[in-house]
Amino acid sequence: MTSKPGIVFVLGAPGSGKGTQCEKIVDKFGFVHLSAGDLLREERNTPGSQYGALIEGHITGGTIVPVEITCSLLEKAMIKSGSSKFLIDGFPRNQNNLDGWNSQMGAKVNLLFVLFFECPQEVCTDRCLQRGAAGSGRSDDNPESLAKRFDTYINATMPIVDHYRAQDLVRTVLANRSPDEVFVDVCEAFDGIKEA
Ligand code: UP5
Ligand code: MG
Repeated sequence: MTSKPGIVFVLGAPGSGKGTQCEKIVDKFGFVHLSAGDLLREERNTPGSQYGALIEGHITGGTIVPVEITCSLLEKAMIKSGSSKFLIDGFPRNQNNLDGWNSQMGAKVNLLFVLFFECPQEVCTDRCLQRGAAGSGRSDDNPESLAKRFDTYINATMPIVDHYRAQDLVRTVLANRSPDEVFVDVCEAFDGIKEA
């Protein structure tokens, strides 16, 4: 019998640095990085996808795609990679995500912990606006979408962080510092996880 893959959920506000830090974790600890947002954008861009318009509506509106779509993209990517350890970045973001994941994937994986990036809203917003101004091409790096993304983050995602906090599964890192400084604390959060 093979053991279940270990996963780390990576949560934090839009622009808190989830993707940036995940790349560093991949290099040091050999996890495979799966960004739910990236997978959704890829699906949206796939010609003929039946979900393209629906996904784009949620992304620009800062709301959350139904879990069946996101969860199946994540599971497909996990199977395709064949790895035994995954960073799941930007998911689960609401109760629907959490319930759907638990019923489809809960028994198939081993949740190691939740890495949570804490960062003030103004800092996160500035980062995303700068990224947009530098030509990110992301349809949600604009003030209107960012306000909605934050609204969803506070009202729908923070309760999920609190849910895991109550189970003592959350490791919090202050993200309002340089990427390298943040990564020092990220490494501490991965204490006990073997380096790649
Ligand atoms: N940057 C990063 N770290 C920095 C630092 N320490 N100091 C200074 N600058 C720093 O970073 C953002 C920007 O800041 C970059 O320019 C970076 O260089 C700089 P990044 O690492 O990309 O931050 P991240 O937290 O990943 O920000 P992102 O914008 O990706 O966060 P979101 O959570 O908003 O985006 P995501 O792609 O996860 O989701 C987008 C949308 O998809 C959601 O709003 C939702 O509509 C949909 N979605 C779902 O519906 N379901 C899901 O499960 C997931 C997404
Ligand atoms: Mg990201």
